Amino acid sequence: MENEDSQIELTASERVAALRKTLAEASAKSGSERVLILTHRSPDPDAMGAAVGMKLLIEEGFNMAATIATVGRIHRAENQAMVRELDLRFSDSEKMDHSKFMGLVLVDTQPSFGHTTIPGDLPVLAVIDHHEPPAMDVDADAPPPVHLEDIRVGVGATSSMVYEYLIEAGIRPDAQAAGAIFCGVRYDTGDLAEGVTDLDQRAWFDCFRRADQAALQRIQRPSLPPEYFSQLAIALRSARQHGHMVLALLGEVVNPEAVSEMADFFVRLEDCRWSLVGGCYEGDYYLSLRTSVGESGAYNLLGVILKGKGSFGGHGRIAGGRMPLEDPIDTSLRDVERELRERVLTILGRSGDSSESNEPDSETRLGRPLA
Ligand SMILES: [Mn+2]
Repeated sequence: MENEDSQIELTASERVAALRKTLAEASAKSGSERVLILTHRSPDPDAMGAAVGMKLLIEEGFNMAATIATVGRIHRAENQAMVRELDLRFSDSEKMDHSKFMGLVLVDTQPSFGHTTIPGDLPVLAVIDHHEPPAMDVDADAPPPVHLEDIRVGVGATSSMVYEYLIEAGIRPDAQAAGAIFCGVRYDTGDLAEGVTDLDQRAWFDCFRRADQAALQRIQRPSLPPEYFSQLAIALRSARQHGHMVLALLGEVVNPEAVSEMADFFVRLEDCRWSLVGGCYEGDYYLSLRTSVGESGAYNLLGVILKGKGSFGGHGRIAGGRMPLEDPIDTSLRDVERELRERVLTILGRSGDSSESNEPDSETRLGRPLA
């Protein structure tokens, strides 16, 4: 614990010095000049912004080489547009030779998170993140040791933290890095609406100024594939309003990010304080929870809902989780969704945040359909 406390008190320039030293030592030890930057599966804008900024820092600031690798496809149209418009290049972590790297720098995630795959034999040199560290699970394998940890739960976006490293190292983000960092801060803080520090504000304003604003507009409102609209129709039919919560359990989904996309959509319903959306993709059940502006505690609430099953993460108003389905056939999926619905309604009833009673009859259990 003492170590963690002293980490928090480091100044920005001490953090840059510590990272520089850690990478230099790893380079001397391994004989490699190349760092592998990794983030969580199917990276979101903050993960991509932090990774792009970190690559610039390592290359321009530390005179080393860096490669960004990802796992899993990027499905969401806005995130695909970000990759296209900013011309971002990522390697596929599952198809690359890891042996030429001195080690890993993890951004916007932590080694023990379920949606993060650490290549077996690479040392984890640094972890830069703003998510709640997970509660220690005694049954789980111990996560690999980390040389340098910078975890600041109060910061709105990991991209803002990486921005601070860049500025402190004397590097001004170019249009590409500024655009990526801006998208990260925009996405994770809702354009500075919540969970914001001075640092997030500096990163947002400075990177907005340095980015290509026309590209940012195309990223925010990309054209959408037909599947988006068919998924939306299904979500509208399955969504139910229970007091201040919108609950939509979608069965099989076209892609795992449809779940978070629909959670973002439903939380905009008047008087909605929470939206919870679930869906099954390739044998896993995905859940996304959103709270309205002014609410928080998404991470804690999703933890209670999942009750120790699967893995989850989040911060402020955003949380997501994934649990493997034992037998991903229709009946089992229906059972999972029925059980989830019952549990969520029980939790809502207990917390007194719903108009439902503790034991809703079958009529109220269905909730009010949205469409
Ligand atoms: Mn983030």
